[in-house]
Amino acid sequence: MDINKELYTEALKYIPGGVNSPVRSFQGVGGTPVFFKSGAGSHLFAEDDTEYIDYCQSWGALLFGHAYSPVVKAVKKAVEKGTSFGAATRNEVDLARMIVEAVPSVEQVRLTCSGTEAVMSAVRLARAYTGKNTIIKFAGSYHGHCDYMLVQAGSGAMTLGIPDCPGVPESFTQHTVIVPYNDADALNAAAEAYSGDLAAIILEPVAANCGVIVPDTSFLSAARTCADTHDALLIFDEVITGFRLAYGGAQEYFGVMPDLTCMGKIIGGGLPVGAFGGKEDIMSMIAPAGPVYQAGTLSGNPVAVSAGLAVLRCIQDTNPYTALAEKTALLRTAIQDAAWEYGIPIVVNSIASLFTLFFTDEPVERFCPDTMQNTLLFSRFFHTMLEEGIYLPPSGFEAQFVSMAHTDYDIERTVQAVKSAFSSLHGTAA
Ligand code: HOZ
Repeated sequence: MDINKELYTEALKYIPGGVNSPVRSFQGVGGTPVFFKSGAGSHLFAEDDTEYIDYCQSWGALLFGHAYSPVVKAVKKAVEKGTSFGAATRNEVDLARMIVEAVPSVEQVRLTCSGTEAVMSAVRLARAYTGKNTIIKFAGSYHGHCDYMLVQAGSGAMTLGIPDCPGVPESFTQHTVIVPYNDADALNAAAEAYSGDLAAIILEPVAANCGVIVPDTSFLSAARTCADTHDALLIFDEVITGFRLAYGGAQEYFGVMPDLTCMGKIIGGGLPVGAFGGKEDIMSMIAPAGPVYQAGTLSGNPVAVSAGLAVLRCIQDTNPYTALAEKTALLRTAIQDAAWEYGIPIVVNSIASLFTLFFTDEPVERFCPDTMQNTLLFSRFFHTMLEEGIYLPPSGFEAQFVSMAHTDYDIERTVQAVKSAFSSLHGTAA
C-alpha cells in the first residue's frame, strides 16, 4: 500500500474525514490527499519522498516560501524564550506598529489567532459601533467559519457542496444578506432594502475563495459609497490580499479605504496569527478600552508574532511585489499560450501573485459555480499536475499562490507540466 493511502486510512480512524480542514481532503478533486513531511522554498516533500513545486503555499500564508531562513531563525530564537506568556510583550507592540504603519486605513489593531476570529470580532464591533444588525456579504466569498458567515460561502464549504451549514440556526443567519460579487446595482438595492438596519458590508477586495475574481474598478468604490450612504461600515477581508497585493494590501493597491480590515496568513509567516483593525474611534470600543468583548489566551503569541515580524521586515527590505507580479504574469501567459496550442478552453484570472485557472470559455467576472469551472476537467488537470510533481490547491475554486521562492526553473517546469496535462485533456475538453 502507498504511504499516503496508509496514512489516510489511519487518519480516517481518528480525525473526521481524515483532515483538520476540509479542503485538504481532496474531496474536490478525488483521490487520496498527499501527506507532507517538510517544505523548503517553493518545494514540498511528501512522506513517500516525492518532491513537488507548491502553488498552495499554505493557502497564501507564505510569501517567501517554506522554511524561509529569517522566519526559522526568528521562531527558534523566540521559542527558546518561552512559547506563551498570556501577557503583554514588546514584539506584539512591534507587530501592531508595523501593521498600522503599513495598512493605510488602520490606526489600531488587535491580534487574534486566525482570520475567522478576526472577522467574527470585526463584525461584532461593526454591529456595536453602528447599533445595527444586518451584514451584507457576497455569494461565494468566504470569511472563515463563524456561524453567520456560512451562508453561500466559498472555499472548502463550496468545494464540498455545503455552502450553508447544518448546525447553524436560521436565526443566526437572519441578519446576513447575500449579494452577487462585482454587482454594484444589486449591492445598492440590498442596502436600500435593509437601510435602517445595515451595520456593515464585508467583502474580499479580490474574491479569492471561490477562485480569483478581480473586482471591477468601480465596484470597490461603489461599496465604499454605499456604506457611507447607509451609515454602515465597510469591512475589507484582507486575510488573503493583505501584504500580498501590496505592503498596504488591496486598499493600497486599489486606493479604496475600508473602515475595518481583517487580516491573517502573511502577517503570521505561516504561524497562526489573525488581526482586525481600523480607525481609533471604532477600535477603542474593543475591551478593555471599551465594552465590546474580544479575547484569546494565545492572541499575540510570542512565537507566532516573531514569525510575522520577520516576514514584514523582509518585505520592507526586499519590496518583492514587482518580482512576484512578473513571475505570476509569466506563468499566466505561458498557461494561456499552452491552452491555445492544445485547444483547451480556459480562463486564467490573476492579480499580483494570485491566480486561478478556470476551465471555461466565458470570462469569470461573477461567482457562477455552475459555469465558471468544469470541475471534472479541473480534477483531471490537478491529478496530471500532481503526477508531474506540481502541487496545486486541491479544488477548482481556490487561488494558486506564487511566492518569492519560485524560481524561473520552477516556472519552466510548471509550464512543461501544464503542457503535458493539456495534451492529455486535448480532444476531451470540448
Ligand atoms: N482561506 C483558505 C482557503 N481558501 C483556508 C484554507 C482552509 O480552509 O483550510
